[in-house]
Amino acid sequence: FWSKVPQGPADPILGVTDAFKRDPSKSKINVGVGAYRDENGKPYVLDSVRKAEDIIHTQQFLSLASKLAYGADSKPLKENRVAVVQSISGTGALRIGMEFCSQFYPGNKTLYLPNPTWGAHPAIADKAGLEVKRYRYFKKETLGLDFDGMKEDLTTAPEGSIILLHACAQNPTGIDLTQAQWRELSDLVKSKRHLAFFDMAYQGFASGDVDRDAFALRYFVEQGHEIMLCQSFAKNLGLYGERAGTFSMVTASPEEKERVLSQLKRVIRPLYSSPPLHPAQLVATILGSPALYTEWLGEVKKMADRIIAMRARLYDILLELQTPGNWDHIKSQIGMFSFTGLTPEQVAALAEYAHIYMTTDGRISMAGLNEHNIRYFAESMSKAIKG
Ligand code: PLP
Ligand code: TYF
Repeated sequence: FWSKVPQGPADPILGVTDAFKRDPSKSKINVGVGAYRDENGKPYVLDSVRKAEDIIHTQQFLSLASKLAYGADSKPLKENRVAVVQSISGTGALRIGMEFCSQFYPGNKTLYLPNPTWGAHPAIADKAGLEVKRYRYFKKETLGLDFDGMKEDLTTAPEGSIILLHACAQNPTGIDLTQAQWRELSDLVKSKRHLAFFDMAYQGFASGDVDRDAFALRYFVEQGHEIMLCQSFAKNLGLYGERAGTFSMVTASPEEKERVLSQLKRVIRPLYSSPPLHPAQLVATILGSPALYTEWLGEVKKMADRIIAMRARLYDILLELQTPGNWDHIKSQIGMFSFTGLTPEQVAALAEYAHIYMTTDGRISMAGLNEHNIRYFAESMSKAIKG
């Protein structure tokens, strides 16, 4: 088609710049092109434009992060009644949410934490001025969930208490509610008018599927709970040092959302004034680019699958070594952690004799195991148990 198209002449203005670039002289000056340059001859990015870019990135980040958690077709998101702010990862989100409750929650300002829970939860609640109580979660005898104990404690808790729930991949136990249990819990929380306060630090790490891991959160929202949510990108994006996260809450109306948002900003102001831009840009770029988003989903699945494979390997070797006890929980537990059931003495022995380190509660991070070290780990664990 185009073989007869002739070569066009160089642009007379841009040609001036080409000539300028080719000139090696130190005293050269380019006054050929009408583009603004500052006092130092550098292109000028207007501050107002930079600020606008910052706003765009932050807004994209908040919007994309909430869609990831709540789901793209979440009703309250569509109805513009979710108040969301950027937090300093999950820890910062917890602090914002708890401070907000401490100031504004009209119900019982007591935070019920699962027993056991992530070690920082009580300290953050305490700093925020909330009273802390516990609800039963882990059953020693079965190394499983104490669902009856949990329900009983949340039923006897004063009406309108704040209940912290790990959205998935509970830390430290690795034990989650089944979907049927979440449904039952939703009814209980509703009938007691409790406030469900979700901590979602491991979306994607439980099943490898970010939507499936958001089941509990989304189900509660569907059921009309005005939940709170702490979202961290430290684990599922491997952004430990960037401190990317959000705090959000479902409100009753867009107008209520605006009022709540104005107060969330007042909580943030004396803490860190405004959030860092780089983590928001990173996360928004990944969640907002179809190719990167797909690639990321694949990587989340890869991380989760590797952990699941390590569970199976550990289980198999423990059985092969005829380790006394039942080890089903190693395979059935979920997410980053496994609550092995090792006693503090066995944990100490593993450190002393095998150079294997874990928290004294017997929790292991499954991600620390790999094909190279799993046999040594399992053999040492088996030895420690046999005594
Ligand atoms: N919540 C739970 C249950 C966690 O395990 C963690 C961290 O490991 C966090 C919140 C907060 O993590 P970060 O502040 O690094 O996002
Ligand atoms: O429970 C744990 O082991 C993690 C620890 O950037 C942790 O919560 C906390 C923050 C972080 C990395 C690991």
